Amino acid sequence: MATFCRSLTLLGRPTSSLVYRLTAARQCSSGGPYEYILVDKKGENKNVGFIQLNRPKALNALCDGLMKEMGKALDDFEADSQVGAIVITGSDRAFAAGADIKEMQNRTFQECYGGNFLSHWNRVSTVKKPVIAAVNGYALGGGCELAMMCDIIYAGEKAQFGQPEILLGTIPGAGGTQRLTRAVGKSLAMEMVLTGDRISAQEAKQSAFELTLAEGNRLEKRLFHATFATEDRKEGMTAFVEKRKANFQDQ
Ligand code: CO8
Repeated sequence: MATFCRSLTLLGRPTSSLVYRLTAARQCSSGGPYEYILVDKKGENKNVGFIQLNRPKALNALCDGLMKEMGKALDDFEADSQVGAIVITGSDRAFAAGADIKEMQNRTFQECYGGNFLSHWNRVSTVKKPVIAAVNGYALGGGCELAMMCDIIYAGEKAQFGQPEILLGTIPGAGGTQRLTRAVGKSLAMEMVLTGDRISAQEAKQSAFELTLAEGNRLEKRLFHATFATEDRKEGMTAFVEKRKANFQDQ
């Protein structure tokens, strides 16, 4: 299971060489039978599983198809005895700008709750091999949550972490409220979740917390689903898609 203390240690260490390494890795990535990700094995002994999110036009927004493909790639790497560790990365501009808002826009509370919407996202945190997030650019909402599900986060100089769901009338739903608290401390985590403000890798602070996540995550998922029963959640996502400011009515 992913631990945040380890993630934290590295979250505060952006490296300029990382940007070079990411660029180099991207250049030699090969495609494979995937639409939304590039999957490869790297290193002299091909023992590093490499997954690159590949929806550049949508800033690597995490649509359902992408997350299903990632689950399949992780299953394959976990079963592959040649692979010792896995790297998940995006582009210089975006690790991932969150769950796909256009996919969520018209969902109802009943669909989310009854269908256990996005429950398969947790796969990253259950992989038995070490998973490293190599982050540059936007890591927002579900993108920030995806990075925090990994065991270690390497952040480039352009990395920006944030949980901007509040600006869409919803809340984090994939562990953000729980893992961010452990990663940067309660005060900064609450500020980020309540304002939607982003922080750079340098601003991320290390925390001493390491508590059981299961209960908090279960509660968070239900509260996330519950926001789909509100008018403001619908308005927030519709406003994003229509490229206008949301007109929230507190209902
Ligand atoms: N979903 C869908 N499309 C997106 C997303 C997204 N999250 N982010 C960006 N895009 C698309 C834009 O719509 C745009 O597409 P188009 O050109 O077709 O209009 C394209 O990517 C480029 O985006 P912008 O033009 O907006 O680029 P900017 O450089 O102006 O802005 C930002 C970049 C600041 C990243 C801006 O795109 C933004 O604010 N994006 C939304 C960020 C956000 O709110 N993320 C949170 C989403 S909600 C979430 O993640 C909940 C997770 C819950 C998981 C639950 C599991 C159970």
